[in-house]
Amino acid sequence: MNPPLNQMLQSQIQIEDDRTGLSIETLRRAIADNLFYIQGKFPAIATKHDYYMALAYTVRDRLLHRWLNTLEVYLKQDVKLVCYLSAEYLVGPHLVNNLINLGIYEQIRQAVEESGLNLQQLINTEEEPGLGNGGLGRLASCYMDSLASLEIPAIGYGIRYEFGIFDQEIKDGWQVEITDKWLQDGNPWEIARPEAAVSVKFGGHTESYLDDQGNYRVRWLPEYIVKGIPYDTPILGYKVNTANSMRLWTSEACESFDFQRFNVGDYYGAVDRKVFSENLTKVLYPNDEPIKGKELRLQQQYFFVSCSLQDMIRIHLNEGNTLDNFAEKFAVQLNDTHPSIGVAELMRLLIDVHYYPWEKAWEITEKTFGFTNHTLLPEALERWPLGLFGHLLPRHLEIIYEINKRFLDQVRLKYPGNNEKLSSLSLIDERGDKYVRMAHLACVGSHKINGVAQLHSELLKKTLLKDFYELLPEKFTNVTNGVTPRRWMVVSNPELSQLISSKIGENWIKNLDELRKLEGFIDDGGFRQQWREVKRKVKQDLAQYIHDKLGIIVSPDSLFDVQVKRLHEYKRQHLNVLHIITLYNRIKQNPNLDITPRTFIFGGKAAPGYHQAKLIIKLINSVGDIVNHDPEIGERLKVVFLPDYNVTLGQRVYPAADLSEQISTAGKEASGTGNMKFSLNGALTIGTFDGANIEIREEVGEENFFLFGLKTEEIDQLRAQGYNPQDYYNSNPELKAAIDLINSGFFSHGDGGLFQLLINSLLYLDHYLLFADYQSYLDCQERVSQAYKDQEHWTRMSILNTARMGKFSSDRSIREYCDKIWNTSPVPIQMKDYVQADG
Ligand code: GL9
Repeated sequence: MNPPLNQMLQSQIQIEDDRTGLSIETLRRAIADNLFYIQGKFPAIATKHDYYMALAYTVRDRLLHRWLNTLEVYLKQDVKLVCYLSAEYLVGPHLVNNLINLGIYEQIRQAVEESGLNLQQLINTEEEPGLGNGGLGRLASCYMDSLASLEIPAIGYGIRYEFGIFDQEIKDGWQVEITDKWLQDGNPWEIARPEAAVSVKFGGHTESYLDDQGNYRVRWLPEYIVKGIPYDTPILGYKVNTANSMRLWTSEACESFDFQRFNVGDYYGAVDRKVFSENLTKVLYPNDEPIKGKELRLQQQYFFVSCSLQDMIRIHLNEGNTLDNFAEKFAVQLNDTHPSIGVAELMRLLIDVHYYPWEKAWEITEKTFGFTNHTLLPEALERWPLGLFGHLLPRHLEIIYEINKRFLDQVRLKYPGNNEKLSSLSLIDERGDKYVRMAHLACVGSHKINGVAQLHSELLKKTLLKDFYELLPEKFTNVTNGVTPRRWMVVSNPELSQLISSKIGENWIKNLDELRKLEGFIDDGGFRQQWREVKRKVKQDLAQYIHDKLGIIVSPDSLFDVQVKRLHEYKRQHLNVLHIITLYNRIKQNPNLDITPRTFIFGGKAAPGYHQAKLIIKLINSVGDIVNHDPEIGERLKVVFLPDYNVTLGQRVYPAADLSEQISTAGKEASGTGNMKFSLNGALTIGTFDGANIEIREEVGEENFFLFGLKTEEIDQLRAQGYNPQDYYNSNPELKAAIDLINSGFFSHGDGGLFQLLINSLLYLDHYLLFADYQSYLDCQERVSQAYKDQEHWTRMSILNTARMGKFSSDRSIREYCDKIWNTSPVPIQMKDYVQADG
């Protein structure tokens, strides 16, 4: 290895080249340099993590030109910016994604190897930022990837949680939560921008005054102020020069304010305030838990939204604009209701800070915002108790009252004398304790409202937002979710990607519809053989991982039947378990039964306070313990619960699946996105008529999709008749046997009470209609088992699933957002060499 210091002295040019050069030798030297100068280590004492950091900085150096070029073009050309406001992002590991998007994977692999290291090992040491709970946060990151790849100017605004989603361990079958310390070892991908800090006010009161011209004005005298510091992470497009930013805000104490509030000498008081301020962005809230009393959550939401809107206004004014054309230059998307306070905040900034008249401010606000709803589940509807809200954001409450007054005047005109309409549409829920309805604020303050799959958007119009739809039908639209083929195919399944590219070239990576060309190879037995070999190889890799992690031996020749997603009763992981127990019972009754061997693989986190979901995890592990160790079962059934399911683990799992479980109660899963990742990687789906499953089935063809279960209308009918789960239990011997076996304590060392809560909720309520769908699910699973026996036919179906997934690229989703909602178009980035040109 060259002595780095000598090298530095050699020539100026050499140093520049070390930061941008792509020859293997330059890359190797750059890694050695970064290990020395950034990590402060020499090889003998360097850890794997040190090498990871040295490599990460080497890659970061090579993307900075794109990033700065992009920023400069956006500023100089005063482009329209898409601002995605999301309380959650699940970015996944950066390193390998950046290597792929920069197109330098192979060079780096060689340079790393010449340094005596293994790239895969370094990639595996990266701790992913878990700044989201699940699908909604991951979708935001897929969209950031597509925005950059399509060269759309965009910023993803969010919160830099110090502790993201908890790490999950499984102890004695139970979920145990461990704090996630993703920032502990440093984050090489972000750059702090303290010079762009902003202040955010909280609490206090408002007062009115007359300005010099005699205009009525309001000012907000807060109780305290918190500083927001932005941290920027580059988001590279795939093989384009565009690198957008994800700008995440961290809260800090506002020093000047401390000195004002706390007398000299009250040192501890001042430190207290510092701790208090820094608490704001400490931890991500888990979803699936009632949130309405949690003031800190509202603080977080307001904090990041206010920071972001202030940031946009600063950028806009710096470019010499007035705010008159703000909506022509910023399209702000509300990712669910979490950032919906933005509607009131933009109004406040326009009226109180920039002195716009109400009508003009409202016109700008409504044109600026778009609102995406991501769920129909009533428990996810954000409503803030009026008292709490007014205490924290007194000025916003006044503004919301005024928005509401004007809005309800409009409603009155359309429905004279209809008080029911007024009460159901009002931004304030006054039926009992009073609440601010955030979804209503988002609806009136946005020019477009969309659901995330066709069925979901239809149900929105028929149920949750029915009255809004009747009043403002032109606002409603649909954008079906999508996933990025870069991360979910090229990064996670290089083997299949290479096979595909060897047949149809590489254009599919940017234009996923081109996967259709694979249909031309469907009759090629050699190709089908290669397809199977790839699947077999990635299954073998996952089997090895399972063995290493859990000590369970599974056969890559068995059918890998996979359900990975958050644990929730509506997602019905326990229906899957009832199938497993039924198969178990059949084998016990008939030990020679010839069944298709299956490996059932589960993964997912339960919200820490969601007991029923945690009990389902315990049930899966308990059933696994018995089934996996029963010699009579042998290799026919294996049950695996993979701990700590996250993006990184998803990248291992999706490619290895044969069967994708998408078995939510119809009408409950707004879209799903895992369903798309599985199909893209050639898994077949067993699924209900729900969310994007419907559109996936439409695309891949009904003969290549295993559909079962009741449809939404059938469920409505059944409920109207009076659904009684006991009827199913009493009349279906296999269902009864499965339930009774759990109840007997067979899976819980004789403790018949352990799963009582779960079983009783099925027997007496069964909100999610597991019993009603049980037989249909079992029959469908039998069709799956039969189909799997014909490997040639299965392979054809698998290829067709991949070939027909073009629609589910997030590139398609983003194009639709651009056309239907944002009114924005690509801005290609020309490269300019800063080091050469500017010195
Ligand atoms: C969700 C829906 O439940 C999913 O069906 C949908 O695919 C995603 C993205 O649109 O949004 N809404 C929601 O609150 N979550 C979703 O996954 N939950 C989490 O992110 C945990």
